[in-house]
Amino acid sequence: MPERSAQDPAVAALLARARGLVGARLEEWATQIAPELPAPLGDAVAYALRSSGKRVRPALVLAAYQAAGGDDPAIGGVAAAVEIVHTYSLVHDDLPCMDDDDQRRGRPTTHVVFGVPAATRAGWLMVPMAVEMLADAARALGRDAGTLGQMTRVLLQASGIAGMVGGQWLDLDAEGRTLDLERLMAVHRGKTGALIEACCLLGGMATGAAPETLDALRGYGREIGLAFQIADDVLDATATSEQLGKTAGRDAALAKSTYVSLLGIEGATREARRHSALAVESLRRAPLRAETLAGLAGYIITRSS
Ligand code: GRG
Repeated sequence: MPERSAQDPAVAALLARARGLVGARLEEWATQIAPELPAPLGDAVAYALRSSGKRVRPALVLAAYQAAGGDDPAIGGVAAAVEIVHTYSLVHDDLPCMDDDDQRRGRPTTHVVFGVPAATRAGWLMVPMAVEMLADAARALGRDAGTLGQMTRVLLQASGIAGMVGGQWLDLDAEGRTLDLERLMAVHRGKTGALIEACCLLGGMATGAAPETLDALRGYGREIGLAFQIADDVLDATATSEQLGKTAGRDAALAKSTYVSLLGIEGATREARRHSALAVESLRRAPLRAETLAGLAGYIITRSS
């Protein structure tokens, strides 16, 4: 299948659909929860939920779900659950004790507006919120309690020490040191790849797909998750803060090892393409409607933000 670009209309339509499905759910929660929490916690949660990212993870959930034959809009709840976990991770990633940044998604970061204690607590609150959202969606999609349990496990494992938290931990630990490519790959697969892999798996699980289908989606997610973070490394070195909606050049400022610091821009771009192609190849392992996922694989490595 030929590689697709960031301008692919099918990908643009998918991202718009994901934005719609997820945006409505996040807004509902922001409206409900803010008044129920003490100030400034409620406002901090609502501020984070109302920030507008690209919604790549929801689009992956949606595309994997459709590729496995699903067509119920209730999948939006699964997509929103992953986006909530991702949003919490951005709030915490920007804290002074982590990457210490003051811009995200084109606005001041949550702790800059509401203070570190409120931003920290808001992040913690968002994880159980995501699980509740996932449980409601799995029920609405007609999945049984066993599948709901497995889906919850997939989301939480990807978010925990074997995934996002573990990868971030290694990443913070490595600041100012040079990692070899193998170690850097482990950081990237944990910090970013695990949640992206979970998106693809959850989209398939939401249809009750067969093990070979889940295996193909997992393989796609594993490779495209790594490609996503390599492309992020390249963008951090080549795009502007305006394009990214966050401070560009942060990796170099924090003396982080990245694919760019190890391989240069060209080498890193080549690796992103290679992993994106491997992702698409993995889709051949099962009878999937693979077009949209293939389109997203192209978008993920050619995007400009
Ligand atoms: C307790 C050590 C410890 C960690 C807590 C904070 C955290 C968990 C993990 C951070 C994970 C993280 C922020 C990884 C970077 C992932 C990434 C590439 C984010 C940018 O994603 P985009 O480009 O952003 O999809 P938008 O804004 O478009 O959603």
